[in-house]
Amino acid sequence: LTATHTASHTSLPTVIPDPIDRQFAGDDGKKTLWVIFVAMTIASAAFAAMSWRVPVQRRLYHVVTTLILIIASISYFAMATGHGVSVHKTIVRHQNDHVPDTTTEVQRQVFWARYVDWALTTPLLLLDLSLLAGLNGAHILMAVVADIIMILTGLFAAFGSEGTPQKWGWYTIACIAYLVVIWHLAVNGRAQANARSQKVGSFFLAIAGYTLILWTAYPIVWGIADGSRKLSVDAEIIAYAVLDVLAKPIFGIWLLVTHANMPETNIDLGGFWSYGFGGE
Ligand code: RET
Repeated sequence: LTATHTASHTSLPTVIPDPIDRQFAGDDGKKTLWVIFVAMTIASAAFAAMSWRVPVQRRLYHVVTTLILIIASISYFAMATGHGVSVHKTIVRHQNDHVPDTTTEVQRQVFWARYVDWALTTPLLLLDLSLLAGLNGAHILMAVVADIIMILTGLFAAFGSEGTPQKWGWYTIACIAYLVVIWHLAVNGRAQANARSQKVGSFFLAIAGYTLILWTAYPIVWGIADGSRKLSVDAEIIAYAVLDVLAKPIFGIWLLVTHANMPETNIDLGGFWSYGFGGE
């Protein structure tokens, strides 16, 4: 089967009923996945090493952030070795002027390992920001639940069929959940951070603002790449790679270095974190 293009408006319907449009990763995409796997692995080791240099009482941000990088490294290993990916098939119908409708079968790789990564790492990133702001457990839980709903409905969107409300319906639900996450950070998080101290307040504003801009780029890339399929799979891999490096290791370095230099960012979780439930 060699035909990969649909009949244009002027040509006769093709004799092959379902031309197939294959959208798969090429060499650039595969290489990028390996490069980011190595980068995330090195970053995991570096963050673990950084955490040993501080007493366990002050290590919570380090533990959470190191875990984020370990999960990223594992998910990139899965994607680079060809795991964590499946081929999503959908039929696109073309209306022609003078000849019967034709269809194309679009086959596109969907890296579902990303959603497993995001379902685990975005709650941990939110936990970092929530601990910094000093949010209470109730607000942390609500933000994390909204975040998990956002990622899981995004996964459904990625496997939604063309020509049904599935794809963009799930996408809309995910975006609404994302607005709930933003609400918790921008309103509750900011108020709490300002209440802790002026220094924490302005650091939170900077790092949460950075997070907000980066995170908002994900649904935009998704819409162009996974949603509208206007971006090749390679370009999609590269776009997410850049965002992942900024949202995980760069975010982490910024948080941990500031934490080291700003005692006001310390977290007091009482006995649970450092001493055991029985008391001191
Ligand atoms: C999806 C598609 C559906 C709509 C929305 C999305 C948001 C994704 C986000 C991902 C953030 C990922 C991060 C990864 C860490 O490195 C699922 C793309 C709103 C916000 C920060």
